[in-house]
Amino acid sequence: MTQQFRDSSLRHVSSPLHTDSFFVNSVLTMIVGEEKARLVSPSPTFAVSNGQDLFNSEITNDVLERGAEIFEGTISAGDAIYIPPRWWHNVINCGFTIAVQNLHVDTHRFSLFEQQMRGRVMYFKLKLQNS
Ligand SMILES: O=C(O)CCC(=O)C(=O)O
Ligand SMILES: [Fe+2]
Repeated sequence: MTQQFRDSSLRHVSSPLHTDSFFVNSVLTMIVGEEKARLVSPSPTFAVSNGQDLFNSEITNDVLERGAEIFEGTISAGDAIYIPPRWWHNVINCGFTIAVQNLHVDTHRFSLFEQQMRGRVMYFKLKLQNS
């Protein structure tokens, strides 16, 4: 289990559209403040790309025209949002926020996670050996 504490004092700090690495499940709990999230399921992955701003109407029109559905929610203090593995998400913090994000790998995807981790470790091991 990994926990990350985030304290952003800048206005509208955002995470552009992305999927979380290593097939993790994510639960983000708002402690202070509010954020808006827009999500796209993994099925219409052809309709989106990494780093997009799903809060820009030109981009959302394009994504919708390609047949993807965009889900939107506001996460206020005391709320939690669950982001399933491989789901695209774009988050905007509305002013000052404090949130706790919990990332976990479920048993169903553990072998995929292990494979990717072993790959990473092997890559750095070879790099060290060759340096
Ligand atoms: O800014 C946020 O609350 C979202 C963070 C996020 O998606 C991530 O850390 O992977
Ligand atoms: Fe994320």
